[in-house]
Amino acid sequence: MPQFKGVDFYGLDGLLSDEERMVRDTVREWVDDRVLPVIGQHYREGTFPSELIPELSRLGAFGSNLRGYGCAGLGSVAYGLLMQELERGDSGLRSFVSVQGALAMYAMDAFGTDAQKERWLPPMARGEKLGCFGLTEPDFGSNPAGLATRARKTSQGYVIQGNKMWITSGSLADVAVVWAKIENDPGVEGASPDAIRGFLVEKGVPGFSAQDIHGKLSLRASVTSELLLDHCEVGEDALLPAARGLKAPLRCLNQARYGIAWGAVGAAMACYEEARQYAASRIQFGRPIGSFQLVQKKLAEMLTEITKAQLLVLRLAQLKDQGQARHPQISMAKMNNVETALGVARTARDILGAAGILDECQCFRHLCNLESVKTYEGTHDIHLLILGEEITGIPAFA
Ligand code: TGC
Ligand code: FAD
Repeated sequence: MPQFKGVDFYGLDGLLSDEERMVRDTVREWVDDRVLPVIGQHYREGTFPSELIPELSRLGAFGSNLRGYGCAGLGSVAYGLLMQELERGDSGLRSFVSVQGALAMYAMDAFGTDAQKERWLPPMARGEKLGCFGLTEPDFGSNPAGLATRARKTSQGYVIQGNKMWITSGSLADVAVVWAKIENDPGVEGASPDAIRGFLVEKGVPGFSAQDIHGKLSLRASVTSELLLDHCEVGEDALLPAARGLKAPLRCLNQARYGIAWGAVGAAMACYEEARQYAASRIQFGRPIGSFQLVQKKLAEMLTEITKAQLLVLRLAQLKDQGQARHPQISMAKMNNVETALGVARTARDILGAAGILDECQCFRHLCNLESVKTYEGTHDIHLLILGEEITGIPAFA
């Protein structure tokens, strides 16, 4: 397969540092060589490519924008480019890396004790230990403030009771970051979002188990599980002490949503490039279909939307590095870029005609994946409402 050259209509490459280009090109080559040849088969069989975990670790992909503990300490642009290239391979692969780094490792780094960080972050950076992030529940998806999982303080630690649903890497993980409300914390009403705290629950702890969710038509090369916490006893040292209230998991989501905004650009690039090449080679009515005005319009609109999405994340990266990226800005990028990628994937599928429905082409796989990406980490409409609140000052959720 020829090396992917990128989609860069506005010469954004010229704005990158040598290090940023190097990170992008290294991951790009790896995705071409190691992911694209196998991902179709994994998708078909519904398996996660676990064999790639050590290679991802050698690429420095886990917690790559964190500092210390063996993490690569990348800036926001380099980190974003890494996510872009991974998702050019498959959204499931980017999800796996996002959950490990931006959700599980970030939660430990931001809210954990020194002992928790020392214990988990170095092996997680090496990919030897895997993490997951349990916020969503069967009855609380868009509205995590209402979550029903409860932790009861005991003399030795906590007893956790509840279920988490749709958890990426749930059954693969050695440690789950579980969000629960402490029901007997003096001074905090047990059902209030202020009672939400984060716990590190290890695989093998009695009362804790994970069951995979089957029948997915999207993100098939990713493990998605339900976590069951049935009288699950953990020690005092399981609590992430600095995570208090709903704001704590939402801060983790900001990190993951940021990576998704970049990742979606990668999926869109893959679909655009596939459609562009197909339009040049597919002959109908004696001419390449790319010579017809309607097909050219489609390609022109795809390229325009990708370019707008690239500009959005590049500026967002600058704001993030300056510590000025606000969460509604991250919402706009996640929402816009995933919608852009979905539109590009759908149009690519159309340009490929019947061939576009085959799993040997990339666009339908990306299209199916992006339906999940549109929903997780806050649905498209929830991000619209976050922006609506930002604009009007009036929350639509209450
Ligand atoms: P609300 O009253 O708006 O907020 C509570 C407090 O938190 C503050 N806040 C944030 N802080 C940091 N970052 C954010 N993104 C924040 N959003 C809000 C807010 O200012 C407030 O602070 P304070 O000081 O006033 O107390 O809370 P709400 O209950 O009305 O809900 C708001 C809403 C709907 C935006 C939020 O709950 C939400 O984002 N819902 C979507 C849920 C979601 O995204 N779940 C994702 C689960 S993880 C996942 O999907 C992983 S997928 C795998 C992968 O990543 O690849
Ligand atoms: P609901 O909240 O029930 O929403 C259903 C519909 O109602 C949506 O269209 C939504 O936009 C709309 N809606 C809801 N509230 C409003 C409102 N106020 N106004 C207007 N419309 C509204 N979660 C984790 O915690 N960890 C993970 O690792 C994780 N991985 C995931 C992996 C996959 C493949 C998927 C599909 C999901 C994953 N999730 C994970 C869960 C994900 O975050 C939720 O699916 C998402 O937050 C939406 O929740 P829900 O599915 O319960 O939908």
